[in-house]
Amino acid sequence: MLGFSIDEAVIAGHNRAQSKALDAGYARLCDQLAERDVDVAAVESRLASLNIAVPSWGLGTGGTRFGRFPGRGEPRDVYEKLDDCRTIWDLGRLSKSVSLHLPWDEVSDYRKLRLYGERLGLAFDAVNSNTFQDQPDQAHSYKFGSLTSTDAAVRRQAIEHNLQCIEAGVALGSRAITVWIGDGANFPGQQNLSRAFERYLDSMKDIYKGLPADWLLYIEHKFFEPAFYATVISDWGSSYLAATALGERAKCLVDLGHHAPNVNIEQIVARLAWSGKLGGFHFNDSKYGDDDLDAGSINPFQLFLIFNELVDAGARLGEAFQPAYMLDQSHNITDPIESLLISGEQVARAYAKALLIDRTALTQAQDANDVIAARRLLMAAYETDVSPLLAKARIDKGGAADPIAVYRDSGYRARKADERPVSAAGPAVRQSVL
Ligand code: RM4
Ligand code: MN
Ligand code: MN
Repeated sequence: MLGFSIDEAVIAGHNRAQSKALDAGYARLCDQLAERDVDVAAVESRLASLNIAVPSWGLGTGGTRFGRFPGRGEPRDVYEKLDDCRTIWDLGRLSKSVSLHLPWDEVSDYRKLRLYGERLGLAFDAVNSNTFQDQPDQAHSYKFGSLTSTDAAVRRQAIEHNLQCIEAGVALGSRAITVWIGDGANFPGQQNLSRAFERYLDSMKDIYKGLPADWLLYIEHKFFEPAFYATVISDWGSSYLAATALGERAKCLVDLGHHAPNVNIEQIVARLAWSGKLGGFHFNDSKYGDDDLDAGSINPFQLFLIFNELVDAGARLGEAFQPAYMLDQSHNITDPIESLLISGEQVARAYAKALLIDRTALTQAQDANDVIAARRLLMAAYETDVSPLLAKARIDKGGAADPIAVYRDSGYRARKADERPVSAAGPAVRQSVL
């Protein structure tokens, strides 16, 4: 494994070639920010500690229910996925951890996998369970639900799977499990809506009991799909109720694509942060539904407004407020590494801009009901081009000034295509088609 990787010297060479222009851009931005009394060093230190986990299932080409168009040189197993994560880290310096999905990433020895990750300088983020698909070797089908099934044996199987995910996660050094279920109903009358929720709570209590003391359990809601009439955990309200019923270590996870169009996601974020139940995010973007497009590609302003709430909550709640950041994307027509690099940068960009907001002035404007002044303060931050700050943060950590340019020049994917021939029998591992 590992094989070809992009040499540090190549990255440094690229950076050197651009250093004059970068320095000039950075100096200009610093002057501009100094005039606005922004503490640039404080912004930089916040940016330096940002981590956005990569979803293992986003490293291969995804697909839709109409088809999948695999690219050459895709990772064939979880080890090769880690190799690609390492490349994303080498270039972008924003994602030092990877979130695994089981059983898609199942291996016989998780300690060995952990050591491999450590050798690459990577850590393991939340593990994701999967009870929305049947696996070839399983006893009971999830056709009519998993944790909320009317059949106790099905529920037990789904609970056991989640407990096994926790066990694998412990061996990997993860500290959280994310539970998303597709359970629900396609037709009115199919399901007793209250009893389905009760069954969910009963099952989740068994999973929660198996949670190590230093772990968190993230509940991920989604308003529809695959259930088209009523999903059991459809919204942040259901998620909040469940997280509250379970206990302190159960939190809500907000996937940006899991809301009806026009829902005010930043307000949901504010509510969850206020209540102490905001666990983390799956960042992505969408136009219509759970499109899983690259973060910030459709609605970067929304991403900024979410980070505005996060920075605001962080200022109020202090160090204890540490929501987990993960990407959750499906790359159907792009090179996954490029999409993940750009998405990480978009998240960092939204964060950096939110850090530029003059919060004292904003509070004054809000208290004085000066609507236009408040808006202008937000826009001043949003319209600032923070690219020089982002590039500096990357370069300071050893990354590339222009990650995509270096990636393309390196010929990484072509090299991987040689190293990772796909056998005639197809990929050796179960592949996500989501
Ligand atoms: C779901 C949800 C989950 C992810 C699966 C693959 O829509 O977003 O987070 O695990 O897709
Ligand atoms: Mn998700
Ligand atoms: Mn999703």
